[in-house]
Amino acid sequence: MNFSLTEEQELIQQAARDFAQNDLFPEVIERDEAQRFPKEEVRKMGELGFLGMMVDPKYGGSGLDTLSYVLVMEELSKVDASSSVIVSVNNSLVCWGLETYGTEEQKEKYLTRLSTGEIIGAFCLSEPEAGSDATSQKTTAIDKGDHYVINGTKNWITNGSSAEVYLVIAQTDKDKKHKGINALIVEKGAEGFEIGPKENKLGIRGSDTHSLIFNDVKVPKKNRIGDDGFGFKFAMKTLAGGRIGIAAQALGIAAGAYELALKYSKERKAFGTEISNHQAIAFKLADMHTQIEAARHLVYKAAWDKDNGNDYDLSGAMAKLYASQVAMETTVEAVQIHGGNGFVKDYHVERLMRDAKITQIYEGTSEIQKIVISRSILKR
Ligand code: COS
Repeated sequence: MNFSLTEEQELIQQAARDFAQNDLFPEVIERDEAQRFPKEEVRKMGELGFLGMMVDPKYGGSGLDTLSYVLVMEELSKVDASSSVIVSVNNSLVCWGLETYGTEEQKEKYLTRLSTGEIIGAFCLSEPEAGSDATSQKTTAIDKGDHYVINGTKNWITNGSSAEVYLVIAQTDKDKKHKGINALIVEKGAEGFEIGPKENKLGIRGSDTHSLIFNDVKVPKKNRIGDDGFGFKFAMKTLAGGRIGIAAQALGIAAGAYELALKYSKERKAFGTEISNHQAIAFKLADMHTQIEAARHLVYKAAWDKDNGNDYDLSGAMAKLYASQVAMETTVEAVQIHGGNGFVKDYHVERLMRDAKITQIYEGTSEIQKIVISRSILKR
């Protein structure tokens, strides 16, 4: 067992830390309030290689391992989870899916631009009536010979209006249930493809979340990912890796809130001494630190599993379940340690608390993670 990072991993971690402090931090509160997408920041993250981290350099990626990606997600999320979710979706759900299952032509056409951040992508599975119950797809992709025709609505799509490329999961043959589902690449601007209004969210307000409407959208057959009927497996396999990215995001949110609470507790005085000298606060910090370290081990282990060719459905689900719970509990405690100031936007912890909640919901709710975990340990 080796718990140390390589020199390269440490350098990448430092690069992400510097970028988060210098570029994400200054306007993070304004972006949250105005629900402003971090356009310039995303461009810079593309230049740094953060948008196609695990993609082979021959397709424009950084060719790094999953652990490096997790380290970057953690550092970005300490400061700005709205920016890190853009990184997570582009890396785990779009680039990974295309690189692993796409055709050479699809990789040349789309992946090369997605991995450099020239464009970003979106992953479109959820629907008004199919969130956790992902096999109940109502969106249809009817086979018309050389093309499909898509009709339906997708909900809560991250990068909804900023993406140029959308991976859309839709039902081709209802009788075949999940085996009749396909994953199709749809380009922005396709006739009949409409972007719905932006959602007004509790957290990660800088990221743009939209519904998408498809009215007789024609997609050439060469834009299908994998064989006919592979779409549901594609979604499940892609989400299994995505969960490691969201677990890293949750870990970063928790660590960011803890670091702020630790600093504040050494500065703020009450009853004649710094509040960190009061056991009530010191014990909170001890719990937070222990839980974050436990979450970090689960998240890094899941990344290690993926990098070493092990199954990561179980370790990724456990990492997401636990890290998101720690993110929620830690951020609530960070607000408590800040007292009245914790309730004020300038101190950042209230935003981290709002941002933490989504990590228990997207890319599989905590309840879905428990289904994945329990089925895995019970093997049914
Ligand atoms: N990797 C590969 N295949 C998988 C898989 C995985 N991780 N998980 C499920 N599958 C396959 C199954 O093997 C099955 O295929 P076969 O019939 O060929 O064996 C198929 O998918 C259906 O699986 P299952 O019968 O288990 O489906 P369920 O309806 O019971 O649902 C869960 C399984 C709950 C795990 C799935 O629906 C899920 O993950 N839901 C949450 C979706 C989600 O994360 N939504 C958020 C959207 S992105 S923000």
